[in-house]
Amino acid sequence: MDNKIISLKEKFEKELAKIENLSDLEGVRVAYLGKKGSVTDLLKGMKELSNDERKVFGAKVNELKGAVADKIAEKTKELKEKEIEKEINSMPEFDISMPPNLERGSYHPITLVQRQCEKIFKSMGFTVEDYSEVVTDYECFESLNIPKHHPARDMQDTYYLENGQLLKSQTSAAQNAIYKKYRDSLINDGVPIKAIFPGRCFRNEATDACHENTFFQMEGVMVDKDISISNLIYFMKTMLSEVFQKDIKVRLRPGFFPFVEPGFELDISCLICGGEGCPSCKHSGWLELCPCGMIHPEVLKAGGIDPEEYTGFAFGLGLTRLVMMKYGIKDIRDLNGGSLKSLSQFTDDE
Ligand code: FA5
Repeated sequence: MDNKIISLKEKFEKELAKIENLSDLEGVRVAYLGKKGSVTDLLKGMKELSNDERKVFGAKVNELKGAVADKIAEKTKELKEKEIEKEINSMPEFDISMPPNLERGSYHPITLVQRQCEKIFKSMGFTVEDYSEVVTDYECFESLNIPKHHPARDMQDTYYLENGQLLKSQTSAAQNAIYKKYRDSLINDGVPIKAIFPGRCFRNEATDACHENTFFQMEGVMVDKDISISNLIYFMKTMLSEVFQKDIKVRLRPGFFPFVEPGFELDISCLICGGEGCPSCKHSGWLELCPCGMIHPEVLKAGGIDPEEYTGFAFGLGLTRLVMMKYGIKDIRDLNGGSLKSLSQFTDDE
C-alpha cells in the first residue's frame, strides 16, 4: 500500500510540473482530490485493511492529500502572478509626451462661497463645525423652542424617516449640540462660544427661481457675557462686505423665529435686477438672505447655559441664495441641475 502512495505522489508531481495554465490545473485538482480522484480512491480502498493497518495507512493518505492541496495552491498563486504579468506586458506603453486632458473639473460655486465664508469667520475666531443631515425631532425643533404642533413647523415641512428621524430643514438643528459641546469651556474657562456650521437642508416645498427643496445654509452662533445686537450687526456687515468686496444695500426688519428674541430678517437688495424687481427676488427688489436674532433664553437653557448670565446671537445665512447673488445666477435650480456647461464657468479663486 505504501508503494501506491509513493508512486501516486511521483505521478502527481510530474503532471503538476507540466501544467501551464489555471484551467489545466483545475483538471489535475479534480483528478487527484475530486470525489472520484486518485487520492480519494486510496481512502476508499482502505476497507480491505485491518484496523491497525487502516490507522497507519489513513494517516499517510491524509498527509498526501494535504501535500497535494498545498502544491496546487502554490501553483495557483504562481500561475495567477504570471497571468497578471502577461496582462501588464501586453498593455500599450504610457506616452509621457501626450498632452494632458484639459477637461478638468472645478469646484461647485456653493463650495467656493462656503469656503470663502468659512475663511472670513475663521479669521474672526469662529470654529467651523460639521453636522449630520439626518437629525432628531428634538434637535431640529424641540430644543429650538418649537414644540410639537407649533405653527412654525408648517414653514419647514421636511422628509421623515421611518424611525422618526428627519432630514434637517435648517442648520439651526445643530445649535443644541454645539452649546453642549462648548458650554463647559464657556462656563469654567470663560471661552466664548463662536461657531459656524454650514450644511445641506431639505424642505418639502414647491420650487421656483429662489426656492429649492435641497439647499445650503450656514448657521452661526456666538454666546458670551454681554453679547448684544450690535455684535450681531457687526459680524453680518463684515461677512457681507468681505464676500462681495463692495458695499451692499441691506435692510433689517423684524422677523419671527421661536428660537430668537428679538428676531430679524436681513435682506439684501437684489443684485440680479439692481432692486427693480425680478423673478429671482419675487419682484420685491429684496432677497431674504440671513434671518438672525438674539438666542431665546429657552434655547440656551436646553443647551445647558444659564440665560441669566449669558446672552448670544444666532444667524441662518441662506448660502445658496448668497451664491446666486454673488455670481448673478438668476434661477436657484441651476445650482442643483448638474449641468457642467453652466457650473464649470466658476473657477477656484483660492
Ligand atoms: C431658518 O431656517 C432659520 N433657521 C434661520 C435662523 C437661524 C433664524 C438663526 C434666526 C436665528 P428661514 O426658513 O427663513 O430661517 O431660512 C433661512 C434662509 O435660508 C432664508 O433667508 C433663505 O436665504 C434660505 N432658504 C430658506 N428656504 C429656502 C429654500 N427653499 N431654497 C433656498 N433657500 C432657502
